[in-house]
Amino acid sequence: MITPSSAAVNSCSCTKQNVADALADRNARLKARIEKHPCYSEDAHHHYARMHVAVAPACNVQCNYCNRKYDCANESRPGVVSETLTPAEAAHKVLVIASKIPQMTVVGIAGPGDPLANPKQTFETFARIAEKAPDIKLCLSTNGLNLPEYVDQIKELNIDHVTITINTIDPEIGARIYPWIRWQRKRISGIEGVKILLERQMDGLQALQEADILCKVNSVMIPGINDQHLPEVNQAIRERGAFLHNIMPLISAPEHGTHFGLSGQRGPTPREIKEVQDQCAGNMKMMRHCRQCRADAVGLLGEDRSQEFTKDKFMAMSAEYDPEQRQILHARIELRKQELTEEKEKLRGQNLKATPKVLVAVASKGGGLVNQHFGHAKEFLIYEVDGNTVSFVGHRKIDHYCQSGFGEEASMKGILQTIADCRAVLCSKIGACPQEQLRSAGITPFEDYDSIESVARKFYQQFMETELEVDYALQTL
Ligand code: CLF
Ligand code: SF4
Repeated sequence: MITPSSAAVNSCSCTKQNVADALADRNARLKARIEKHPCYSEDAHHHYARMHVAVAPACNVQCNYCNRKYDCANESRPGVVSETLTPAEAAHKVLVIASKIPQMTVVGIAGPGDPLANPKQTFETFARIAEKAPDIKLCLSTNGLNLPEYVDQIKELNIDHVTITINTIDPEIGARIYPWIRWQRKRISGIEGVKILLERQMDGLQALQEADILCKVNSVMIPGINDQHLPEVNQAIRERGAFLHNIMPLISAPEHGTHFGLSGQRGPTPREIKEVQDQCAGNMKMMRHCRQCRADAVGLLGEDRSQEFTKDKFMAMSAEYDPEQRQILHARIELRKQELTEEKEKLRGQNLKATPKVLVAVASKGGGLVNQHFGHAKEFLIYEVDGNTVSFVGHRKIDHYCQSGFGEEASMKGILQTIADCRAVLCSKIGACPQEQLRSAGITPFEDYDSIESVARKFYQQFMETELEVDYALQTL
């Protein structure tokens, strides 16, 4: 018999179940939208590649950290590009790369100017790619000034990922970052222009949320200008539905010819960046694996292959885009990702006691593995490890140690400075000489070839068994 009270209980548990189902369904759909995007998913960035097509030369804003005239093949920062392309050339390049690098799943337009200050080229390029290669995700990165009027077009073209660079929500701070904007055919300087820009950025963000388009916000951290203010930016974007926040360091050197470079404005240290990221991390998902790509970058994040595909080279290559082959490879990658997740779950520590946290530097060519020789690494992935977790905290660029078959002493000096706060380097191989130098600097060289999670844990176990014992012995002397 159903009594009124049991009916109430049943309807209550039914409602709870419905809510749980709806949440699970929403999470599954969200997962499907990001699982092959190397920027939106930290896991994906070990396995999937992105490429940018540089079809957007003009810009409608001047940022004090940008100089689009500067070009160098070794230079990696937004706004920098070797050659701009027409939409037809860009679409051909995408098809060529989709066959040569089948793990490439995302095409972004990120410059060298602002994609929405070049709407004709940008949208024509996306339309051509969507027609020929519908399995590739489309991604757009903008300063936000023109965003509100293009949200409908973005939605129509199924561009599911949009990044807005928002460095501040305070016009006074903005006036120190943006000297002018170009708006309705006029140049508007100072605070008046900044107010328009900031308002348009927030309106654009809100409109993206209403259109159910995933939005990431990039913020350039500029010490002494917006560093203390970034948690406020974080709160404002969270309230307007941003999916991910990417706080990245100002890149600034006199030779770049930017206002900040020439005026001696410094960028933040890795520690300063981590502190602000950690401060904001309780509130929303933070991106920590950004490589501040060039506007013509190609490959896995951290591995730029743009020089293999310069215009003269890719125009001579045929587009052998094969969706079935790509699908087979992606299914294999998904299987591998699943294995790594299961392994991670198995390895997860059961240590209820707090254990010391240490940083380790990892040499990896991708795949979520420790699989690179120390001397070949051009960057280290930095992980924080304790008895329970292995968490990715960032990456640090270095000059690789092994040059023309020999160890480069100047590089070693820089490497030791860059990873001075790390307790170990995890790599697949390392020579006797750099081993010695690392040890003298208090950094353990740790050779292995396995998943990052598993090698980090093996190192940590050894660290707890040996190094802490040594520390203890020293303390009791
Ligand atoms: Fe390119 Fe940007 Fe799309 Fe990624 S990059 S347009 S979201 S496909 Fe990625 Fe490069 Fe960082 Fe950008 S690592 S700079 S966040
Ligand atoms: Fe450079 Fe982008 Fe700023 Fe334009 S919006 S000046 S391209 S960094």
